[in-house]
Amino acid sequence: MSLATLGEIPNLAESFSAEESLEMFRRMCLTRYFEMRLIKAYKDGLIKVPIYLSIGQESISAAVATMISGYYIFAQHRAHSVYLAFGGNPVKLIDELLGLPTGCSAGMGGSPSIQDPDIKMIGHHGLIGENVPLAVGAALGAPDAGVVSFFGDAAAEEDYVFASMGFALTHKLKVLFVCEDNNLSILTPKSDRRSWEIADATRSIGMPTADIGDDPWLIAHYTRQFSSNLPAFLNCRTCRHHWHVGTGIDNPPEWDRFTLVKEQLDAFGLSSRADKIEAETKQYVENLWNERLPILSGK
Ligand SMILES: Cc1ncc(C[n+]2csc(CCOP(=O)(O)OP(=O)(O)O)c2C)c(N)n1
Ligand SMILES: [Mg+2]
Repeated sequence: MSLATLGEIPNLAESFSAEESLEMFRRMCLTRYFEMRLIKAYKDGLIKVPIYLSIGQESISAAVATMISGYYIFAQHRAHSVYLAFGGNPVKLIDELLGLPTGCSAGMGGSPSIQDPDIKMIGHHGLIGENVPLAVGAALGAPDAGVVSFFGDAAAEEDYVFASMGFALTHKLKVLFVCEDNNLSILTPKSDRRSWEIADATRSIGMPTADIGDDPWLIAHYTRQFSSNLPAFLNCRTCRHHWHVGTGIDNPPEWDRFTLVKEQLDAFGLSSRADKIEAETKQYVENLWNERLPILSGK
């Protein structure tokens, strides 16, 4: 069985309004087309920093961000999708990737370290999984605020990650933990790294847990359900399309959630609205990149 369908609930997508479904898709389009334009700029030699692409994984933050708002956001290095899905300013992200002082991290963080107080986002500083204890600390300090923490399946192996999740459960802290489980730590699959699943560990201590594919309706369903009963953990199986860093591709991805979502929207009779959203979003990010890139040559 493909992990793409893990945890599927029959007819779930139909229970969402057209507006909710299309909003999740719009946020997926934002990352997909932002990064496709970024890839072109990178190949044209205009981007001088290492880039960590989210293409293939867009549905996770798109679905979570459509269901919750106002949360503190803690993310790790692969976070363009998180920033854009949660309403980060794409121009500030372009400027960050160009190393400009007008970037969201003043041009000092680049692709892996996206910080922006405007959306209460605290990004990566270099230590994989550090965003999990930091998120828990934030929830301890601000118990009335919601906090969401995105991390990877390799980050889940750092000893301070599970310990922090346990602490959050003990103290009933309002943290939604989200693992973007692409099965890879750089190039090494999980089967070569460990014999356990983090979802089994969180279940064993009584934390509400869902181990599911990256179907945005499924993710939205659990985000909505869990957000009134935090802390909770969503482990989302997903496919990274590009290399760990940079624009290379080794093999075609096992699945492309973006295509699957379009097919689902088509089946709901929403294809013309989805096509319009896709075309407008593509044009929107294209225009932003075309406006910002000439800054490099002083034009
Ligand atoms: C504590 C620590 N160990 C190792 C590294 C080196 N490192 C950088 S990214 C990475 C893999 C991260 O994989 P994952 O958390 O699954 O995220 P993904 O890249 O798959 O999105 C590793 C091991 C690091 N930055 N910090
Ligand atoms: Mg990974």
